[in-house]
Amino acid sequence: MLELTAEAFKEKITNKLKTDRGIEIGDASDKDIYYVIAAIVNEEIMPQWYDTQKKYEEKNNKQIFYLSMEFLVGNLLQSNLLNCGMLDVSNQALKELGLDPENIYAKEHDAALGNGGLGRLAACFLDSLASLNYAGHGYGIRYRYGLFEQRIINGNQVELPDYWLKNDYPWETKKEDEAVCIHFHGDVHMFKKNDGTLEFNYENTDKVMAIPYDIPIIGYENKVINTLRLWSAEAVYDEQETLATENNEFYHDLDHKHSIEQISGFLYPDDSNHEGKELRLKQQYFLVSSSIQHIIKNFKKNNHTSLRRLPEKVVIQINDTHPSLAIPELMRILMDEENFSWNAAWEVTTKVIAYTNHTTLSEALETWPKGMLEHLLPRIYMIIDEINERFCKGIWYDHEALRDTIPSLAIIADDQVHMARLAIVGSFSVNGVARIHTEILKKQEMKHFYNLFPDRFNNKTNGITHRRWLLQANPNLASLITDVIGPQWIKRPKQLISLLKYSKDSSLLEKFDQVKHENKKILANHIYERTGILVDDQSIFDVQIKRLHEYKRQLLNIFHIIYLYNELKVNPNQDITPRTFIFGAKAAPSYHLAKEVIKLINTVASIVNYDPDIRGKLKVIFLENYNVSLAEKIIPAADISEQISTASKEASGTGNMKLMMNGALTVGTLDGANIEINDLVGNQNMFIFGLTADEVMDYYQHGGFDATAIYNTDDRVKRILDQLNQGEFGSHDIEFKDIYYNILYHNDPYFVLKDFEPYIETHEIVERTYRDRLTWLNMSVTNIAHSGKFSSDRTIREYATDIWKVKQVWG
Ligand code: H53
Repeated sequence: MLELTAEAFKEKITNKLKTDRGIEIGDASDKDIYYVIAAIVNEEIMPQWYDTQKKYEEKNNKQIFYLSMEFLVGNLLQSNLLNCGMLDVSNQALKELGLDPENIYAKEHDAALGNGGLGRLAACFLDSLASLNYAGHGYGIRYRYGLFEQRIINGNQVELPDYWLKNDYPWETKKEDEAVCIHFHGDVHMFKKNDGTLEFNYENTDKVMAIPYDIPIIGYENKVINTLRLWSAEAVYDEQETLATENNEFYHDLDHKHSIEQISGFLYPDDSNHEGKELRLKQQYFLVSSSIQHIIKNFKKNNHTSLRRLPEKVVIQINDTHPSLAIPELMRILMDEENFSWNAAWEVTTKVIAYTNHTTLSEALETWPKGMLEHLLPRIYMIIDEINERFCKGIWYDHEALRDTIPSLAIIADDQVHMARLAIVGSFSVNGVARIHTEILKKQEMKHFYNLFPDRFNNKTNGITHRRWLLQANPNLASLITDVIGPQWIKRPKQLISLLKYSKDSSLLEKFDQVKHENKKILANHIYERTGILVDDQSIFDVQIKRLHEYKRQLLNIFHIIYLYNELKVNPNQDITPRTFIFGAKAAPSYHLAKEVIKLINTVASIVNYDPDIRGKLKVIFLENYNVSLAEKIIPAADISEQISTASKEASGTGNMKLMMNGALTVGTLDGANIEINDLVGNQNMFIFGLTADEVMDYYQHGGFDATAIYNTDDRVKRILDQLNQGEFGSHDIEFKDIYYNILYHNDPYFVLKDFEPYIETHEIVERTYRDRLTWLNMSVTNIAHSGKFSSDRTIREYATDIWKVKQVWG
């Protein structure tokens, strides 16, 4: 397909329009064209998909199954075209047809089956697995509604349902034949068999069908097509039987059917926050049970040997604790369906399951009320109970020194089932997602577990696919890089380091400057189209795009903006470099303070953007409905990447990597992967400020710092807080009191005031540096040069070598 010419591609488009949609090109809408290009891709890859699966079967190597409640896939047409080598030809053909490729690709509705970092990481991992030729597949849920669509109305976030399947989704194939049945509730009966062992039967369970929909995951120019399998819940529904029943029962059945379909109804919109809803627990078991049943079926089909050898052929990576019921579910199947003893089942399970931890935030750590779990999944609960018994007894007898710690290690404690504890006990690997995060797990949050199982803990610093986030999202920069260092970096992103040789070449730096400026113009246009606001493409584009959370401290950013505004009001002639502050952020619908911050940003924007005293020196833009597609537009145009979490709170971050790879300079705390970026580029190439993780943790241990003292001594801070409290930014005077109270009466739990001064000072340095064009560009190129380390290809290789022990399938 690589040889396909634009002429031939155009012909394919026109032919397919006729055969698939019955129309001529002149009558085709952008959406028609979108569908036929997707069909062209599918036609190309379907045989490769089949061949890949056949090869995997023949080779019968160990396979990786990545279980995740979230896959933030985003749009696929462009990346599919890119990976199967047709993007250039498609772009050219569309242009020759007088069409704008961007508009055509934009017709795809983002698959927003994830909230933020964790879900997008899963999607990047799938891209790297296929591109590096590993037999690795994803298992998730085909939510009928993805993450809500965000509208900003009067400055407030309003949530609308994201019915992404409204139109046909061209990438999925329903595999009805491979449906499996999941059981909830019911009674468990225990029998003693003749040989003295126990047998468990279940009765009166509620049955749910899990129907798989497969999405191809296309490797980059290697003809490898892996699978993302998404499960959809359907009722076990026998039409004949239902029709024969009385009317009442018929409606009762419909109701029942509806409640079952709810299991894959919607994605819970909480990022880094655990909401203990029963439906969410149902979703988790639904994912886990359907996936494991399928994995075992497949193993049996390809291996005529005992399931004791499962660990030779299968590794299951669980993305956070959300799929940690995989542990008791695998135990259940091995014992109750395959007649394994407890010990034999445990031996297999703990060699198959590996767990990734993504957070130490207490509000994100999952626990389920034991009564809820027992009622919904009685047999699974029994197994967890026994895992817990055996584990606690093991500590009591074998680790006398740890006896006192049992209450903090027990899987079931205080009537709650602690999922992270289950995940650690039942897996062979526990990894954090950046060096500092793993160290905090080992030394603090999970130190007793670390003492028990030191070999289990390891770090795998996150990564991002450079194919989507540089090659596809920033084609101008990608081609400039290729002009300078050749195309090898595309397959070996570490080779971006060759750019360092040129990082002082001023004529080349000019070219990088031009590319960034072009991208800024494109984004400025986009902002104008979406908001009607004109932004100055010569201003500094200062970007903070991520979920809205107190620990991510969008509040610190907006305090800085208010401070600049106040200064300019006092002295409108101040000579500052114009700035455009760009935000994108969704807040969980029930997260009141986060929504207040969105309102504050929008309110400040509505004042600053229209104040004649400011004379366009400051602009504040909140782009609504931040999602993957929007990120692809913003990131190439960013000058500054705001990564300003309270140190110790952001496990890794991945936006920091995407922005750095596109030449933005980081203003950041020493948190998450910022630290590893800093290791590579050095203090001279990023703007580090604020408390360190040790300092933050020290404050927490000693009751925090005195926020009121800062309020009383720093006039800038006092002014801002008083403005919030006195309603200067509100339509009435109670508007932002909650933010005010949270800072002064809850003692500023995320250290916004404490880090305010260093943040302001750092931004002054940013401004001075920005004026020194060559220095800035040199810093920017240095960042791009070092960003290869943060390709998810590196991360996936590390998982493959250290955890999964798998090799690339073919050379
Ligand atoms: O996971 C990212 C990290 C990021 C972390 C995030 C995350 C979620 O998106 C959701 C739940 C959770 O526990 C953690 O906050 O720091 O980069 C991928 O590892």
